[in-house]
Amino acid sequence: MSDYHITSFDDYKKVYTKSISNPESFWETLAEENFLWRKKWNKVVSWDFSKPEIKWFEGAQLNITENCLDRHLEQRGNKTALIFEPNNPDEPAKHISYRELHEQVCRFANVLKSRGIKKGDRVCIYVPMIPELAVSVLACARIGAVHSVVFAGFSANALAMRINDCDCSMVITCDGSFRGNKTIDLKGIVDEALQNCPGVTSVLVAKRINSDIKLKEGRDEWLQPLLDKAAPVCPAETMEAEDPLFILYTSGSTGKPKGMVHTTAGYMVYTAYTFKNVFQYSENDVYWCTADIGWITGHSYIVYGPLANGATTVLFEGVPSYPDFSRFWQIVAKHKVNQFYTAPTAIRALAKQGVAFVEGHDVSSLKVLGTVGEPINDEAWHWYDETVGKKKCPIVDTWWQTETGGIMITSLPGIIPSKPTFATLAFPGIQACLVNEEGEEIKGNNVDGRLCIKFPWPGMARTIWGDHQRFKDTYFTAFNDKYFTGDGALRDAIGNYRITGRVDDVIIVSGHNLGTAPIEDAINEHLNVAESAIVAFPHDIKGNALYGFVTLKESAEIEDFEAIRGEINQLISKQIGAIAKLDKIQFTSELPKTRSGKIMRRILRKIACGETENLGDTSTLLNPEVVEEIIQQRL
Ligand code: 7RM
Repeated sequence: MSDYHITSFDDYKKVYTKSISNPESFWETLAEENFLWRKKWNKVVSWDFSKPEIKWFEGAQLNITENCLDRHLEQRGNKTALIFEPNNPDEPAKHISYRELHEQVCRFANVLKSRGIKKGDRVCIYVPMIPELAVSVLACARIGAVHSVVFAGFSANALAMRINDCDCSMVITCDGSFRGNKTIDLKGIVDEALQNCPGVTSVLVAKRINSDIKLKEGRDEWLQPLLDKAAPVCPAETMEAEDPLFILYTSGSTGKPKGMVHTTAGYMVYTAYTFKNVFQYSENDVYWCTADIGWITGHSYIVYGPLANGATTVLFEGVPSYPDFSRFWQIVAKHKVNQFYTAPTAIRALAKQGVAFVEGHDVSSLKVLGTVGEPINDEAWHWYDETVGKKKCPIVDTWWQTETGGIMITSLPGIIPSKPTFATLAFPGIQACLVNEEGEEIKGNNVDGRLCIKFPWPGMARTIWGDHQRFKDTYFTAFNDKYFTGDGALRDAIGNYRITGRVDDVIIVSGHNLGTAPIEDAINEHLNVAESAIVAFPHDIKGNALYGFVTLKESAEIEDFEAIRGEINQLISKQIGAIAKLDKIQFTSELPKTRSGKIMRRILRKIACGETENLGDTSTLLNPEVVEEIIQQRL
């Protein structure tokens, strides 16, 4: 074996031990043997969490696009780098080879330069899931411009805030986008946003839907003619290891979104290394992550991680429900996908529709299934395992964050056994621990607490753009000398981690920090339940009581809702204890979610507490209409 490719549980144990006992030499060897450097580092890592200041591979020089593209040309020039699967299944897929992708990135980089973009400038990318999105990300990296991708489902206000916060001078966008049976006027949204963004002087517009849009004289240009004229070669800019690679905004429950800053060398090493092992990618595999590149999952595991490994990665423009709920499985069959990575929200949405949409599609190419974004409940886990994986595909439940850059706690297919609802063990280099409210580490097994990381890892964010103090306050102040994740977790008898949810959402029942996940898990066991969210609300006698919001499956034909309420509480009593029974159970058509599919419990908590007027920041809410419904039907 090499440390770069872990192939057995024994390997994992050896590599993990080495990565903890001597992190410097561990990461040094990995970096040296598996990447292309223009100049080697002087120091592998230097860190001070009290400032916080974290530096990896200081003194090294490189360009990440040479690692993702140029170095593959000789061996893999004709290998498919990107498979583009359009929203409309009748439109042919596109296979883009490493050589073609390299040329497209070079042309695009030359266009950026011709419009005055240089190293260190911030460029906002507001493009749907089409090849131009990946190409524009890489073109920025080619010349050292810092990309800030904004998910192309965000509103004009959300876009303007993100453009202004990091002073982007350029926006790359599209005439419009296809999403299911809808088209979205992206350029119109950009125009509206730019009324409040005086710093933007240049807008490049890709053509996708051929809509009749207006270009603003002196500011907007069609992209394609510029690409056609640009030279097909562009030397890669020399980047320092700690030069920023990108900014990506992530929102918490309070305050404005945080522009997480990721730097070049550490992020590259970490995403490439985790990709290889978590998905056990081998040379001829086809890998598909269904996330949008507008989220960290897309940055790390559609673009950088796969391309750094010379992989074939699928880029899907559409949604799981169009033309019907079998779309994912049609795509798996069509491209013979080997590794499939999605979110619990998608799995639950598909499971809600029943098994018929999976049956009849040849998904036998699948080898590994992955999930990310939320705790996956037991029901959804087994549905994924049985209906999609036919019990033959290991499931990797990968826990990580925008802030961590890459996967942190996960099983490894065929190597670290999976356990339903558990992310399982820390990846090499990751010193995970649990701490109590006083900040003391909780040792031993069968314990729960707040999840922290004790030592830096190469992929971690280095700051929040323009607000280093907030970076320190949010992640490094609560617990001395540790990175605080904001999540609660428990460790089972053999050291497996289960993430129980955000600590802000945590529910304390008789002094036990149960987290939202285990209670919801019990509810979701009910045959008719598709998904659920629970929150606490004040209670005269008990102090706090539990309020459950429950969505039922499509197939459920319910006459007696009271009976279901009773059955749900029985399940909770059985799994957790009578103490965790719900006082109120409201059935809703959907749960409020963020645009990346996470349940927004914060909003449900306010509704349960009767604060229906001021729900806080709802700009990242996917389905505002359901909030109205839930308020109307509040119990
Ligand atoms: C990659 C991503 C981060 C938060 C994180 C958790 C939750 C993510 C899992 C999970 C349980 C998982 N980045 N989370 N993965 N919870 N099991 N496998 O999602 O910045 O958007 O969100 O998501 O609460 O802190 S993120």
